Amino acid sequence: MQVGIVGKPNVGKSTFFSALTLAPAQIAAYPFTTIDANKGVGYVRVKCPHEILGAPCNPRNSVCENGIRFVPIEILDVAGLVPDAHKGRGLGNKFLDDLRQAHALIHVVDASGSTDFEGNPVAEGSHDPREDVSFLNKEISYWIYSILEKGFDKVARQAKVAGTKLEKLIHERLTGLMVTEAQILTALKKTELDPDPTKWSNEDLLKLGEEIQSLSKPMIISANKADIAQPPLIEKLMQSGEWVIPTSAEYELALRRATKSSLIDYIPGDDGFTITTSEKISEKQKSALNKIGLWLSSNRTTGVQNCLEKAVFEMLDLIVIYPVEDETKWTDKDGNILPDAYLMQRGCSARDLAYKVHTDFGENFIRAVDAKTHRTIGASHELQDGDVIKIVART
Ligand SMILES: Nc1nc2c(ncn2[C@@H]2O[C@H](COP(=O)(O)OP(=O)(O)OP(=O)(O)O)[C@@H](O)[C@H]2O)c(=O)[nH]1
Ligand SMILES: [Mg+2]
Repeated sequence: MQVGIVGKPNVGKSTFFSALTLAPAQIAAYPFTTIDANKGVGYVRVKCPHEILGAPCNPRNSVCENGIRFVPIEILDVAGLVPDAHKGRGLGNKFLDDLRQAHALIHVVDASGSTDFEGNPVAEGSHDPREDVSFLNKEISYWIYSILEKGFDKVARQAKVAGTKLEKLIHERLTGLMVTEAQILTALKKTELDPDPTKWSNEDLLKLGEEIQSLSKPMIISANKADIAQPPLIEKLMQSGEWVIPTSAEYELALRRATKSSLIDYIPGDDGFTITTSEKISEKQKSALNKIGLWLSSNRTTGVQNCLEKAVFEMLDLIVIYPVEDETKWTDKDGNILPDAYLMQRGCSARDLAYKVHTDFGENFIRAVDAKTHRTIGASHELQDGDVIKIVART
């Protein structure tokens, strides 16, 4: 699973990315600082089931702190996108190909309205951030359209003459784009285009591109720079759509760095922090942290972690599953308790988990055991959030 960070230049995408991953990324107050994509690992929080077992866990692919399991998810930060990128403006939309693997997108918007469409600094509040939301949607739809459009005549004829299912043919065209055949079928139904695809116009294909985009690359809006934005601008953004969260990537990054340097105790997503040391901390750091603390007291959280979690748990509807080898001790073969936590699609089956652990397990699946209830479950049994599962496979 991968979440991509998108937006026009100079809005704070790399700051947001660094805050989530603490991976190095160049950050600067001018457009096109990022050219090559940055890849890193972020984490989403869930309650760790080790408390049910009554023994501390030994996470391998994740982290557990105070009963909270941090489950990994890949994060991608790409170059800024400007209007008409699909016609080659700015850096063009070649780098959009970096987003092929993304299952969801976080669209970082400068909610303070202090950058124009190209990411150049302008007077604060002089740019309406709502316009950024519509142009970015359009650019991504055009990108999908441009992939669909190449050789579509042939696809349309094949569907008409050979009777091959259109969703299957389109799915083949969009290979690697993390689009499912079911999503394409839904998009086809929603657009209500002529049943004969040889009659479709370019506008029809674009309409289909838009539907496929909203289904396969759902987008959450980070109303960023909320620390300097005028509240009415944030309000307007919030009213423009359901998935908008005010964020301060800059503050979140400062808090995570201060935590890493052991200056403060802070759990990502928390509504506050405590200063742990008074010796190492400089006056400058102290006053910066005080400023952030004050801001948090009226805004609750920086919003960065919430954005990722809303994308993962609400928009993508993922659940967390813990595979184990020993169903009574909840351990792997080396005795590690609850070593791995995987994000999986809600509705997934025991066999899906087996495939995720190892292709051989999927292919040679015999049965599975629900380690919480000790019941044997079959290949098609639907897993539930927080399940601890042992897979039994032929060896
Ligand atoms: N006040 C404030 N400034 C921010 C915030 N997030 C980022 N910035 C600043 O915005 C500027 C751009 O940040 P970047 O993270 O480089 O932006 P980007 O979107 O990755 O830019 P490109 O790679 O050029 O597209 C930097 O000066 C950041 O310090 C925020 O939440 N609040
Ligand atoms: Mg950047």
